[in-house]
Amino acid sequence: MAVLILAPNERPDIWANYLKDLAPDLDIRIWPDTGDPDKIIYAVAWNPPAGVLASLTNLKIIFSLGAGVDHLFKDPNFPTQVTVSRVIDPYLTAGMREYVLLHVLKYHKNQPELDRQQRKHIWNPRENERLQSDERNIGILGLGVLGSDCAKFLSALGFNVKGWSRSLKTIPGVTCLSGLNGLNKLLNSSSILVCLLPLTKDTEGILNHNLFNKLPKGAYVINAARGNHLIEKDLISCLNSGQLTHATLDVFKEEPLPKEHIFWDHKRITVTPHNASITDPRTVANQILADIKRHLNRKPISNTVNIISGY
Ligand code: NDP
Ligand code: OXD
Repeated sequence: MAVLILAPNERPDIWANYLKDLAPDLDIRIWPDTGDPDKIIYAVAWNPPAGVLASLTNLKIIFSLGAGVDHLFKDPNFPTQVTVSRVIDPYLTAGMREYVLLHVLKYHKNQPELDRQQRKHIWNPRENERLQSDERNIGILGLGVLGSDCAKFLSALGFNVKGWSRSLKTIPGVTCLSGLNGLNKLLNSSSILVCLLPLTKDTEGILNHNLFNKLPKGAYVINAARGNHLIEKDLISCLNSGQLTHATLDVFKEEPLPKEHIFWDHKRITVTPHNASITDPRTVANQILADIKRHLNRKPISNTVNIISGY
């Protein structure tokens, strides 16, 4: 029985070392040094090259190295009979909370405009225009592990928070919505919109012209989910027209964001390098090993993904 680390651009040696330290007897291999593929029962994967998972004929579980699993399902030969487990981890949740709070507060306090004023040596406190937190409406797309946590913390800061999910949720202090009417209700009132949806066939391209035009004029958008949620040209046209004031983007269609991409130098876009929250091997390596142990003892493993819904 062996574990294959299949994460070519993610320093697989680090994951191998963490796993080895915790379980010295485990046979751990790093792709492409797979050895006998029939021995591989578990894969620890991030953005695996297409076709490799399907070539592991005895594979039983794929551990996604992130909360998102779209990187697995984009492989046309993805082996659908294999169980997929994803990351749910307090450090990952805390990292996303900090990222979302940072950028929401930046917008709430008008920081991008203050930065522009500093560059022009303009002293303009604009106190009268500043909203109190209970006058600010924030919309969160996705009320899963990450979205619901952000919603709770924003609500605790006093913001009016609405959240949208596929099934209707109950979260104290948060107006929970679902369906198309629910989405429209959220959009009509949200001057700051945060996307924390998984990337699926239903959510791809959801951040488009039509959606942006339903937001109040001058709204802000934070996309920390996936680059393919966003129609890039629609964002640019809505920023240029003033329908949107500013966008924070952590994720992109192509990563790393190409050097010549228009987003880098756009005055109204903040780019971060897909580091809103990063999986921490210190906790997640333990979780993977605990699940391997459970699987070997024929017990159910944690954080499994529904392959049909795609998240
Ligand atoms: P979850 O699966 O816990 O939550 C997903 C949420 O989205 C759920 O509330 C779900 O609804 C909702 N949803 C899914 N499809 C739809 C739909 N068609 N319409 C409405 N709502 C929908 O995911 P997480 O919160 O753990 O993570 C969210 C995403 O964040 C990840 O998939 C990943 O892409 C991204 N991410 C980005 C990181 C970064 O560093 N930038 C780090 C970690 C994650 P329901 O509850 O009804 O199922
Ligand atoms: C994730 C990510 O899905 O890092 O965890 O994007």
